[in-house]
Amino acid sequence: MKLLFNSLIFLLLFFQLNAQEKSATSLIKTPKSVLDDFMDQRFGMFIHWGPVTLRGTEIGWSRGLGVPTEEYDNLYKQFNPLLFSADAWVKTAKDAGMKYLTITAKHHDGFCLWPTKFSDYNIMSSPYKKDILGELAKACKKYGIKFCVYFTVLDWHDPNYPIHISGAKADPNANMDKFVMTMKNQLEEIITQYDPYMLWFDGNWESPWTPEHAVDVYSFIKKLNPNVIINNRLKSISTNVAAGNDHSILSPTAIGDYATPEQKIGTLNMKDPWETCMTICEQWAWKPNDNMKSLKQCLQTLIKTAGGNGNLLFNVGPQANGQIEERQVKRLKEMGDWLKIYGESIYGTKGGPFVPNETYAATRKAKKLFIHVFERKSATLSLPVLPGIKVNKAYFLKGAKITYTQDTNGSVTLQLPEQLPNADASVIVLELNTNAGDIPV
Ligand code: H79
Repeated sequence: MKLLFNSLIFLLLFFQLNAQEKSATSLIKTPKSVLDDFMDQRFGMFIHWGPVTLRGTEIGWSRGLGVPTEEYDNLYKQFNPLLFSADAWVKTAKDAGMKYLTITAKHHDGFCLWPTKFSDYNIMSSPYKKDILGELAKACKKYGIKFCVYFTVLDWHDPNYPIHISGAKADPNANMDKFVMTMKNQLEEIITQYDPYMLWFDGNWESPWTPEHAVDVYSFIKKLNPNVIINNRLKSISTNVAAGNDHSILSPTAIGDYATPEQKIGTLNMKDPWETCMTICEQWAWKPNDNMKSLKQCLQTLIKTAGGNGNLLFNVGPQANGQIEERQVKRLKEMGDWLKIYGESIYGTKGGPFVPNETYAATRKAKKLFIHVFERKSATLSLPVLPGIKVNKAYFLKGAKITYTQDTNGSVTLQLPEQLPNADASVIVLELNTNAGDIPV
């Protein structure tokens, strides 16, 4: 009897899993060519902004913590960023060598930076009354930057979303069907009015949001535009927590295109697309006197990300007056200056074949292997074996020749000059007798 019961349970589970697999394969996939193009961009600007910048606390977790809920929810009445200039922000991204830009259209607090018809809690209710998304989309077009939109699932403001304060119990009067309808209406507005290249979802970890909701929203977006790229934070079809909520890896049942390690560099992965999101300071939204990363840290973050075959979405939090802090603009420009000289080793390359480490990170393209050296630890740099591959030439990118030896098993040793040509990251080119992309990882 027990055996029969167990078999029945097994069969039920089997059919349920099968149904889940089926819905995974029946989703409209983003074309591979679109994703390949996305991964060639390598460097984008993340922007976290909203009324909370008036307090200088974190957008994702200061409501009811650093700022009393009542006060937080009324900040929009004073939000008047008169010095906002979409042109200035996008030019900052362009000068940094960034190729795309992702703006928080709606963060967890529910405030919308565009004049949506489906919620009054939007920029038109603030004294500012200008369409932030519209102006940014237009400026992005002008500068040739791809315009992307961050949109979180959870919503502390909409009464139809059941959890009104982080960690609180679900409200029985909420209505997820109505909430998802609003969400789809807003996404339709965003897609039809601003034509985003990519949608960056977040906040999918609370229990009211299910894989079924995610499939519904994903399919809705893809019917409007099958080419919109979608990150892996809508949900995974599997309800398995480990597979569904670890954003840093791409679950085989993910409803989305790429993995999103947060505040950490992803690991080398030649198979699944990924994008690390990381802050230039420590907070996502603006914080007065926040600790800013040094140029060396910024460049190493970008280079180790590219070396792991990923993209970097580097975050700035503009101030409540509408300006990005001058010191951040300057730091980003310094990154752009480096990229102007060495960008050939970043854009359109693949990561690997070596795992990035504290001394160097490698990228590759055609017959070139680029070794980015962060530090001169000794007079020579020995690289892991390149099996059956011959190095024909070695030199600093835009610089002098390098003396090297290669032994019979393919191991290369480079002679480093006493002073590396670039104090933050020097790029060594190894010209190979074969395509660098064929080297196994
Ligand atoms: O938009 C940015 C964040 O606001 C958002 N994702 C990025 C892209 C995000 N929202 N929530 N989380 C990330 C995870 C929150 C983790 C927390 Fe905590 C654990 C919040 C409170 C406890 C870590 C520890 C942060 C504060 C204390």
